Amino acid sequence: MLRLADTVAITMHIRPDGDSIGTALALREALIRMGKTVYVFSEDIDIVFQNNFATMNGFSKICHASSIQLGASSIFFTHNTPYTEVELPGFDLLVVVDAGEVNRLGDSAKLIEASKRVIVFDHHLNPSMQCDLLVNNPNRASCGEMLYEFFAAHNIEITKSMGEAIYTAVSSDTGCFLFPNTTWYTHHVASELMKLDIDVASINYKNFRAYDPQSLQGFMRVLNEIQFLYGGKVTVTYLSHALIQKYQFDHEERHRFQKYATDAKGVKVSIFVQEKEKGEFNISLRSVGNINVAEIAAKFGGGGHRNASGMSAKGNYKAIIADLLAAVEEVI
Ligand SMILES: [Mn+2]
Repeated sequence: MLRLADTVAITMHIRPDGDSIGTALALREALIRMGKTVYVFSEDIDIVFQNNFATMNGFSKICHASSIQLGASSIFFTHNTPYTEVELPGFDLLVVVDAGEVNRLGDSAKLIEASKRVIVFDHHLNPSMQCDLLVNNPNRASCGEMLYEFFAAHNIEITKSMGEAIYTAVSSDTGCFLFPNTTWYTHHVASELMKLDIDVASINYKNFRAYDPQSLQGFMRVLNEIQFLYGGKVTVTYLSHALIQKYQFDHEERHRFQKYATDAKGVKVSIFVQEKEKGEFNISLRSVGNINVAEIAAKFGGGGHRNASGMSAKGNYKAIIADLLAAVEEVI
């Protein structure tokens, strides 16, 4: 299906992470090297344009999903810049990476109608999206691993820049090889990619360690408010819209709060709530060991992995947290 397509769109889940962006950009480069015209789309482009990913090849060509206008010719925008004009529906093929549900695509879902065929390339459990071809391996910790495996099986050369993107994907979804989803295969892929002489120390520093010293005051504010419940087995961390605005926390910094809340000894489940706007929240759940937070997120219309999942919620904060804690209480 890939070989037959001349024009390919690639997209990923909302609030994209290193796995989705790295996988999309490595695939983009491979397809361009095969002579295809390729566009990568993302909702939440601001997250994409944070510095962590700025060095990846093709990064500046990622288009706003909001610039897709069906039934007309569309001008796709990269980060604030008009990029190119395309007649829609205009793609032979859409490849959705790192997402298996239509509601995880945001505005990118319009690409389904704009494309003749759809491939879903995902490592989440039980993707439900309608497609012409499903490539799914929930035993792989990242889509980056799946893409490496695909390239290796088809003798597709991995350039240094593709290697950097795949390595970013692999290290992102394993929390820098610390999460329990890390397998021998994860290390195998990382080891093979390191033969391309990529600067893994710099990639991991940017993704997992670097922070803006001006954010420290804000870190202290948020960390101070981590609540330990159920004898320290559950944490709830709340990040208000006002705090996000005041300290301009980026995506990675926000995730670091959850890391602290999860890494405290004795914690089994951590709940991290970000207020998007009044009455609208993004909630991410992390668990330790066998506790399955994907099942909990699914009860509230979300999804994800056993130890890392997420959901959106609207309404009264206290009521939402009470419902969520009731579900968490059953499994701890
Ligand atoms: Mn992933």
